[in-house]
Amino acid sequence: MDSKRVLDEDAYVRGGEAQTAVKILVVGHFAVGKTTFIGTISEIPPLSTEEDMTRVAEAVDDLKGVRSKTTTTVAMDFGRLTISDHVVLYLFGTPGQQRFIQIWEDMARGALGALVLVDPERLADSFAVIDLIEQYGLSYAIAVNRFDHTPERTEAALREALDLLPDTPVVVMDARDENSSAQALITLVRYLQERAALEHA
Ligand SMILES: Nc1nc2c(ncn2[C@@H]2O[C@H](COP(=O)(O)OP(=O)(O)O)[C@@H](O)[C@H]2O)c(=O)[nH]1
Ligand SMILES: [Mg+2]
Repeated sequence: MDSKRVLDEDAYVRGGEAQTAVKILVVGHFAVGKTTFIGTISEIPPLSTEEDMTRVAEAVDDLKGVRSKTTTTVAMDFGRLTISDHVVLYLFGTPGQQRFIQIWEDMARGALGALVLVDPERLADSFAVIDLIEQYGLSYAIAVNRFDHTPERTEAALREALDLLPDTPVVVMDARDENSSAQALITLVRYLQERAALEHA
């Protein structure tokens, strides 16, 4: 057999090991850092559908308090992260704007859980996103994306503001930092595993 061909196939099937593909949503309101996060963490070049913000989008998206941002995601981001020999996470970044509700319907199907990105300066903007996630019955963890100069908030204050259940994980991260972003995902996956273990107990 042609050895080059074997090598190429190996690159795709990873030695033929059985792997579990886990679909995870990365959600959050406009400009919270979803595209940044998936770009930081993905082991494949992330797919992203960004588009120059049009006047129409500007009228719809709430730009108050948003840092310099000239593109908006119209559909989604997609990335992949292998976390063990057997588990591969497929990450779907999904916009929080209500006008994308149809995308949510499709994205939520088959998802094991969600990482909800939260900007501590714009907590109220996360309410609608958390409502949607709960409506779809998805388990989630909160990843607080700390932007520069944001004052530190206690976890207790944050939990109260977002009205979280006591067992919902909260992790502070920087979406531009690989280790910190990985830590947030691992927190979510551990939580999902614990919940699955409880369900099957
Ligand atoms: N300072 C800082 N900027 C960030 C961080 N995460 C994202 N950004 C910036 O915030 C803006 C919005 O992020 P983006 O990933 O496009 O948000 P999305 O709309 O949720 O996909 C971009 O200009 C990012 O470079 C962060 O942790 N710290
Ligand atoms: Mg985006």
